[in-house]
Amino acid sequence: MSEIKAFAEQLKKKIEDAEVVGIISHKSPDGDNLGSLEAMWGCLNGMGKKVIYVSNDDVPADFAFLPSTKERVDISTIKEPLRLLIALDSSDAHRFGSKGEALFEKAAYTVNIDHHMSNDAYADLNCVLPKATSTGEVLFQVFEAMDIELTPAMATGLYTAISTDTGSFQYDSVTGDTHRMIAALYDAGCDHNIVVRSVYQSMSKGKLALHARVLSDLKFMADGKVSLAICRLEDMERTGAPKDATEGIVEKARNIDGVEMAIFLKEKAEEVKLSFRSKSYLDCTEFASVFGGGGHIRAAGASQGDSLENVLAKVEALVREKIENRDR
Ligand SMILES: [Mn+2]
Repeated sequence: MSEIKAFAEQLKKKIEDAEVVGIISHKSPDGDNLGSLEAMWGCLNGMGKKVIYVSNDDVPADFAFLPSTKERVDISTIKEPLRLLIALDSSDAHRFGSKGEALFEKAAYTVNIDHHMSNDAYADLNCVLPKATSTGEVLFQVFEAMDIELTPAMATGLYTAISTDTGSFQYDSVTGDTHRMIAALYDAGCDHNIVVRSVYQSMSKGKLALHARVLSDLKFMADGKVSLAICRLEDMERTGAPKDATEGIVEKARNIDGVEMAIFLKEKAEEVKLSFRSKSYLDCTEFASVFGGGGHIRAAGASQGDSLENVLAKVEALVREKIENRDR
């Protein structure tokens, strides 16, 4: 029996035996996380279960179109340990935040469905496929193995997940199977237009102002092979942009002729967040791991509890060491 089939059978049995099923997002939830949760929400409802959708952070405006996001309950209102709790697109239990992690540890039985290479199989039942583009792609295969029929809403959730985690099907991880799954999502009635409008064509004016400000100060290193974008606390304040408005800046910095890798530094009150994106030969995880982070070859991230100036100096030294010296 295939790994997915065995997992799917166990999961189906656990769900059938449960009256109430919890699902939990991670901190700073993204499209793969919220889209996969939308699909799981629909699956559990279709199986006649009461679902508790645990909220441990705000939903970015781009993803508020997913109907299940309106059903989220604040984590502080959940007093009893959950019998069954399912996590999606979360590489480890710290991703749930401290309250979420405590809730996860107290749950009687936990499930982890994911695609991060660094996932350490932290739940009682785990399905991790590191080659998959997205958790949406993993979940599609799990549903197929469970014999679950996709509703249009579930298909829209999975489309959101796969589309956002592949950079609209641009990443190397995309395969023929990815597109065959997308074809099946169209057949199941996914609303592709609402995803495009909400996720790709709804930039707020505050976000646009922030992107313009940060990109106007873009720096280049290593003969233009590396671009470096920096968002300081005052950039956020001056533009009044929402906290997730930096999303998309690093991709714009990468999408420049001659650039192989873009690095984005976001100054926060007590730390600096780093994002890396590459096009074809630099491995982003190699850079992110220097700062204790991780991710995928073409997209990785990290955070440092240090000043922007110190992190910037480290980044510049790293680029010199790994690229400028190597290319000589
Ligand atoms: Mn993902």
